[in-house]
Amino acid sequence: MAARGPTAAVPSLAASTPWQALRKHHAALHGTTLRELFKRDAKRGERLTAEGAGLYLDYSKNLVTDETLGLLLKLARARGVHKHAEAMFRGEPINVTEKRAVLHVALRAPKGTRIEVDGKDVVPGVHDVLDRMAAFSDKVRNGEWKGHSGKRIRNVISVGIGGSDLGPVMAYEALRDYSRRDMTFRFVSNVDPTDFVEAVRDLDAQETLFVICSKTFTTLETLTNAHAARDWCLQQLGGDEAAVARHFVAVSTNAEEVRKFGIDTDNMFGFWDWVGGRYSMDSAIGLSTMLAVGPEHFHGMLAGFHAMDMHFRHAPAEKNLPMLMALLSIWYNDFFGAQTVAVLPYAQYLKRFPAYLQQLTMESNGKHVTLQGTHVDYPTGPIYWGEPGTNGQHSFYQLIHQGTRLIPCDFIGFCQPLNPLHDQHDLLMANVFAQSEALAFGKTLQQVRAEGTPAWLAPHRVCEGNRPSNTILAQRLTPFALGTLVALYEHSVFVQGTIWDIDSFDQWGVELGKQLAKKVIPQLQDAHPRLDHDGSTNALIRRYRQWRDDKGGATPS
Ligand code: G6Q
Repeated sequence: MAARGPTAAVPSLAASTPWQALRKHHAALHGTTLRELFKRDAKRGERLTAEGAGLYLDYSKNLVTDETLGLLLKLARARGVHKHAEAMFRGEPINVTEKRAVLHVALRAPKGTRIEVDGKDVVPGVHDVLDRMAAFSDKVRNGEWKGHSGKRIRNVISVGIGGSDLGPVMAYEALRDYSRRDMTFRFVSNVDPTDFVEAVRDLDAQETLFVICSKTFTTLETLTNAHAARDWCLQQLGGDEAAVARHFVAVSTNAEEVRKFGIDTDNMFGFWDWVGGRYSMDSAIGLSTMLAVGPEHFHGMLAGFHAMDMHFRHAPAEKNLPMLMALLSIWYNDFFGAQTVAVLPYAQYLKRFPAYLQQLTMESNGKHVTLQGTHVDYPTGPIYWGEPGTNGQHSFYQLIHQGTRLIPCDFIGFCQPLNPLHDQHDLLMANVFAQSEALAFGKTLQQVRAEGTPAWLAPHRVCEGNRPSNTILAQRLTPFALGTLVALYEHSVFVQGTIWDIDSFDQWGVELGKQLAKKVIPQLQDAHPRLDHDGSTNALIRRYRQWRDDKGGATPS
């Protein structure tokens, strides 16, 4: 297959032989149940599993046979997934619409690895920044870095949005057990002033450090919040501009804008245009993570990422976790018409993991044209969503068990608790196993009747089963394990995007969003704006202005 790009001819996916073979096979499989598949093969639950980088994947409860898997793997081969992955690892500009390399894998490459972009090895630069981050984190954590008035830093507020926020928030929550408990870590992203005001309301500016995270350093929300932080700080610290240098650091690729904001570029931690925002939590964007858990644990997390990178690069396709998960996702998305994937971590510390994955997966693969710019004639990226278990079981699981939609689920669990309390961890994990079992095998009418259920009620209590799921187990939620989990999904997204022949690394829709409000802002603020939108938008703006300015109060308090 030719190298990928806007001009290289890639055979149409939907018309390709492996795709057509999968279509036929899907039709032939119609009506086959997981009950039958497990009955036919006593070893299925052990056979359809794979392990890598400390993760165990059980994918036996999926609506697949050996033939399905063979055909899916053939598809991956035909679409040149391995070759394309090698192009990524070599630093080729596979983000074709932005003409950039895609090298988040370089962020966790061990010292001494060589990865070139335009003939220059980027790995030494990565380690320089990591070393500077570590030196700075140590200083803040041991109290050597003082605020303007000489007090040590006890609060860290990371300001950023999207890719410059979701990773750090998720990682902080996930690794809270490893974090400094005598320091406060908060995250401000929304331009809604509430976000900032609530984050600082009980804090002392003398003890507060702001980490302003923005790749471009031009994002409206982040710059607005950064200015609010600056004002808040200066107000509390007597207005001395020199205070900014002790209370603000920046993470960005744009030194010019950082300087304009007033942050000393000595206090700037850089990264590179080959790191996409949603792939940046292991770059300097993770500075707040390092401040929370310390350099050693941060490196532990990077080692986990790297272990999964190596697994993805070298493990055979049929035992390759990201490959298998991606192919299964395509199977449901494109052949069963499933529109979503539920991610269900049974770990309270992973409460922000689904939100993080939403960006990773949906911003990457929410695309409607191929690399050649032609409209796809197959569905691309599914909607990812989820909540930690067991909470979700008491709300939306009902629809997964008995609704009319097929929702493939990823269950994630850990075998050892971080907070052992009586037998509670066993209770938690019993729910993982029980849920995936119930989804797969359900409860038949016969079983319901045998329980003495009256005939009229019986149909309501039947669970059809055949609801597919993956179960991912790790031994313990460590920084290493977190790295492997994130990289697992990163590479799964990559495989899916490669097969769909889309650019998983641009985000033109997000860029559009960044422009849109700019026109409306003055229309909310000018005395007599000319409203030139559609009728609905004009009326909404007028109603907003009316209610905003009506101090009589239209809303009862
Ligand atoms: C990520 C997206 C987007 C981006 C934010 C913040 O892949 O591009 O979520 O991270 O819009 O951008 P800045 O880091 O430039 O402020």
